[in-house]
Amino acid sequence: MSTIKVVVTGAAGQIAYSLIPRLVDGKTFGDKTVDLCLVEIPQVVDKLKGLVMELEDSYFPNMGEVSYTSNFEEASVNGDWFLLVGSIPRGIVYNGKKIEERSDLLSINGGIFVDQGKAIGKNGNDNAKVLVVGNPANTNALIGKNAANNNSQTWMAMTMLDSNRAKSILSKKTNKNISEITNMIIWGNHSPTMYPDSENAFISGQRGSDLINDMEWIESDFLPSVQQRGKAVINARGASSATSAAKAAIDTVIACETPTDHGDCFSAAIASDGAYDVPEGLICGYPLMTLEDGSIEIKRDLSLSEFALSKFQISIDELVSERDAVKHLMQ
Ligand code: NAX
Repeated sequence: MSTIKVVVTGAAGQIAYSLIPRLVDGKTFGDKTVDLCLVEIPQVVDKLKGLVMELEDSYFPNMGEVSYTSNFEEASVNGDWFLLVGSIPRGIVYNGKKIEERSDLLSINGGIFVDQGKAIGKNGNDNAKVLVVGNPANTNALIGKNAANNNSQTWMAMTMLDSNRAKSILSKKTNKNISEITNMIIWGNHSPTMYPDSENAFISGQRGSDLINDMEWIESDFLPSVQQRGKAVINARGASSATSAAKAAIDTVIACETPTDHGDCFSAAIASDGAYDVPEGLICGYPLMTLEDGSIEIKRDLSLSEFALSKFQISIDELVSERDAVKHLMQ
C-alpha cells in the first residue's frame, strides 16, 4: 500500500476539525496510507494533542503517522499535499493593531505565505499539490507560489465551496438533484466579486443558458446569493462556514486525485497562463480538469457571453489590485 503525506495548517481551527478526519477515512485518498502533519501557531499548537488523541480513538485503518508542530519548515519535508487553511482573520489585534483593512490582511497573511511557500518549494515533493483555503485565498496562493519557485508543484486556491453553493441554488431553482448539475464554474477571485457561471453549467444534460431563461433572476438573485453566501452563514450561525468549507476542500482533493469525467470540470483557482485573457500569473478561478497522468489543466473550449465577460472582468480587476498591494512580497 502506498503512503501519502498531507500537511494541514490552521489545524486547531474550526474548518480543520471537520476536515482532518476525512483525510484519513479511506475515501479521500482511496486505499493509500495517509501520514498527517498538523501545523499551528506556537500559542495554540499544544491543543493539537487533543485532536491527535481523538484521531487515534476514531479507528481509521488508513491513518499512518500523525505528528504536530509549529515549525512549518520541518512539517513541509516530503509533503505530497499541503492544505493551507491557517491564516489571520480580519478583526483580530495583531502586533498591537486591529486588522480591519483588506490591505493589512493581505500584507500580514502574505508574509506568512512567503515563508510557507519557500519551505514547500524547497522541501515539498516534486508534483506536490497545494490548496490554499485561508483568505484572501487567491492572493495568498499567488505569494506562496512565487516564493516556492518550483514549477513541478501545483498551487490552487479554493473556490469549490462557491461552486457547491451555486449547484445547490441551481438545484433548488430547477427542481433537479444536485448530482445532475455539472460544469459549475466559479470565475475569478474567491471574494464577493466572483462570477458563478450558470450559463456554462449543465443541468440534467442541458446548458444552463438554454434552461434558465431568466436574466433578472440570475443577476439579482443567483449571483448575489452565491457571492454573499459566506456572509449569510456568518450572520446565521455567528461563525464562518466550517463543515461546508471542509467538505469543499475534500471535494477539491478528490477532484485532483481522480481523472475528470469527459465533458465535466471542477472549480479551483490556479495560475493563469493567459487563458481567457486573464493576466499571466494571477491565481484565478477557472474550470479545471484532472488528466489521466494526474496533471491539472484549464478547460479551454468554453465561451462566455458578454454579460459573463463583464462580470468576470470585475473580479480580474480585483485580483490585479490585490497583486499590486502585495508587490513588496513578490521579489
Ligand atoms: P479559525 O480561526 O477557526 O482557524 C484558523 C486557525 O489557523 C487558527 O487556529 C490559527 O491559530 C491558525 N493559524 C493562523 N496562522 C497560522 C499559521 N501561520 N500557521 C498555522 N496555523 C495558523 O478559522 P477557520 O474557520 O478554520 O477558517 C480558516 C480560513 O479559511 C480563514 O482564513 C477563512 O477566511 C477561510 N475560509 C475560506 C473559504 C474558501 O472557500 N476559500 C471558505 C471558508 C473560510 O471562510
